[in-house]
Amino acid sequence: MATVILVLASTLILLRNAHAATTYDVGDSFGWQIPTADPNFYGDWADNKTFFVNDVLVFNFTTGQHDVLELTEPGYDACTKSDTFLTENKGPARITLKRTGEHYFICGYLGHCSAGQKLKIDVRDGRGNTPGVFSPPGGAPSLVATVSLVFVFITYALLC
Ligand SMILES: [Cu+2]
Repeated sequence: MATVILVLASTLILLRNAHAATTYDVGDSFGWQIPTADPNFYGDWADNKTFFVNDVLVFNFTTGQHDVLELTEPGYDACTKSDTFLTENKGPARITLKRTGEHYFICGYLGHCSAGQKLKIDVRDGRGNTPGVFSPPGGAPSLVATVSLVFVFITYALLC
């Protein structure tokens, strides 16, 4: 019986951790600056990631050399600052993703955005009821794997 309780407790902990917020360093060790080789550097960086509400983006940059603006899609496409609704001037800047849908970030320094210092991401609700559950890529398959593993453990515990 003690085994069953232990397994159930582990299950709860695992399920809880499955939705824990993730912190991302934008651009990894390269940080937030003008891409040196590939103008689509930040697009490539975001491509293999799935972002959920409450995840945190850390933009690592030197204060006074770059900044981070969150703005609308037209502003992002045109690299104009006119429709900015969030400005972070101090690096590193931590931005918590508070809503689902597309998020657009650029550097507001002259010429930086058009040189590729811009990031577009899609944010999901984190409840697992998005198409990602049945069609990888994303964080969902690991949750499915975790749940499967837990069921195997419970079955084993009940049989012993
Ligand atoms: Cu910049």
